[in-house]
Amino acid sequence: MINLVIGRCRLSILGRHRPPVIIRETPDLGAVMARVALVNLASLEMPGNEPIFPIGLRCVQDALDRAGHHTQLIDLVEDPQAHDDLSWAAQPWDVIGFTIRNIDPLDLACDNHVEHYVEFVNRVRAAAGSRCPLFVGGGPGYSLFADVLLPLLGFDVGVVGPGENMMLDIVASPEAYRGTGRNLGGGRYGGFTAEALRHPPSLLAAYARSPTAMIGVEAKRKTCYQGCSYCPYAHISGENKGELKPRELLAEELRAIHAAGIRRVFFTDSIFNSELRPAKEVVRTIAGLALPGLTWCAYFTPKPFDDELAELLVGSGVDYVLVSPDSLDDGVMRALGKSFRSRHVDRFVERCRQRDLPLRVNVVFGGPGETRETVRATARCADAMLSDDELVMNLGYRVLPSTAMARQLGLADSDLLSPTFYPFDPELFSWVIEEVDQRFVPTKMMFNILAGRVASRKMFPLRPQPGAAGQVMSLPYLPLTRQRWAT
Ligand code: B12
Ligand code: SF4
Repeated sequence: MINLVIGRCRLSILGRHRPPVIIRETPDLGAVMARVALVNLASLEMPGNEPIFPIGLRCVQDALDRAGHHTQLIDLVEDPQAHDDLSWAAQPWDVIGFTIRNIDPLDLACDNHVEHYVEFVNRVRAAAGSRCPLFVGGGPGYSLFADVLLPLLGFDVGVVGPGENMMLDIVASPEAYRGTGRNLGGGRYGGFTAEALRHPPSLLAAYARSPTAMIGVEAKRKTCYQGCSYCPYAHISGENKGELKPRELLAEELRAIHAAGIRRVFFTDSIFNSELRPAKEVVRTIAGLALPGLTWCAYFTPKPFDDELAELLVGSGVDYVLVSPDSLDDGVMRALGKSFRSRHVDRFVERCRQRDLPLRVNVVFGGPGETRETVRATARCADAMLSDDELVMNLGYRVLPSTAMARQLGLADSDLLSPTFYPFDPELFSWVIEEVDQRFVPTKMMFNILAGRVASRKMFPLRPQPGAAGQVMSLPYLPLTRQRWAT
């Protein structure tokens, strides 16, 4: 490992694909104030995209505001005219930051969003003209494909992982980053536990207009190290060992959200109950607030989950208790790297059932080792355990960079930018329709399955790079991709 000291920052270069981690050693007292526009690319109109409140970009904006910088968040839900009228881009910005949340909706039948991002960023660049503000990329989708997206979008610099600290460094001396073409690692941000994140009323109001308005709230920042083979969360959330938002700050955020008219909250933690004690504290906080009509949801795991947590959930406003075992066949669960088995899901369902807690169980057919028999095992288990609206089904595993699945398949990140799916038997669609009880397949779900089947037939088989020792060599099918992305 090479350590460089640049200004007040120490850059640790860990390797070609590992972005340097910056550790802030002193606060930026007396730094020059910058003018920064922050653009929510997830608010673009794109097939398959339903914009949600830009919580990640708001975190970055909040950090910059607190440091005294002048910022403006451009969100096309709040200000739809900003799409065609790019006069905002011509203002004298020092930096324009772009957030990329989703690359695509992870769905066999859906398109990629990237061409829309390229087109819009190019228009912004043209509108900014000769002023040439520094262009910076960030966000969860960006973090996944940073090395591919940076040149594609022509960013000067990008941030992988939490963006606050690195963005503070970038805006403090934009010229030091101009044209560097590098992606830098985000790091821990002290403000997360020190300050409540209060959103601007106009932005909240814009998102509150939707009858299904739901806002993300971070109860903790903690990387999930469970290592499910398809999951990129550890890469996206970076070196976060587990910081909890203090209860009083969380309560303040929830009160403000409720006052703005939003009634649905999603706790954005990778796994809400990865540790039971803090999860119970959050549930007690929500219940204690007793905000009329406020409901909430989060990603739960069946293990750890105990009677006390189940009891606390009752009457807390939880919309439903959401778990993603992804399969209910123990062999497939093992191949996916799940840390629990179908018996744990069974016990978890039982605990919820005893207390009439609403449930949602996500499964995705088409993972490693999926056969007609494993589809049948999942279908039977679901049938025995779940009522009609409790099973949520998807088909096809989107292969994402920095995952065990991508490594097994020996595919380059650039191959994965276009929607790419783990190899599956083309009969998978028929197996699901034939094996899963019809009560779990409402008309909309049937259309999704059929659309996925049609889409998969138009996709291209993708060969691993020559010499790749990936497990794909021993699989009967090849991964499927929507298109080859020219970089
Ligand atoms: C919670 C969550 C949800 C919730 C969101 C609830 C809500 N109302 O917010 C629900 C369940 C609804 C959801 C739905 C979906 N999600 Co989701 N979700 C997440 C999750 C777990 C956390 C996201 C989050 O809010 N984090 C907290 C915020 C504060 O962090 P952040 O956004 O990353 O922002 C930080 C940094 O990225 C950075 N940053 C952000 N912007 C910028 C900008 C600049 C300039 C800089 C420098 C830095 C920077 O700084 C921020 C602060 O530290 C992530 C996985 C993960 N671990 O990140 C997936 C994730 C973002 N989701 C993903 C996807 C695809 C989806 C869906 C399309 C799935 C589907 N088919 O329905 C939908 C789309 C929703 C939508 N309409 O956009 C993908 C996106 C990447 C991809 N593969 O394309 C992820 C990464 C998961 C995955 N499987 O890969 N999701
Ligand atoms: S438990 Fe969830 S967040 Fe953790 S690695 Fe598995 S899928 Fe990802």
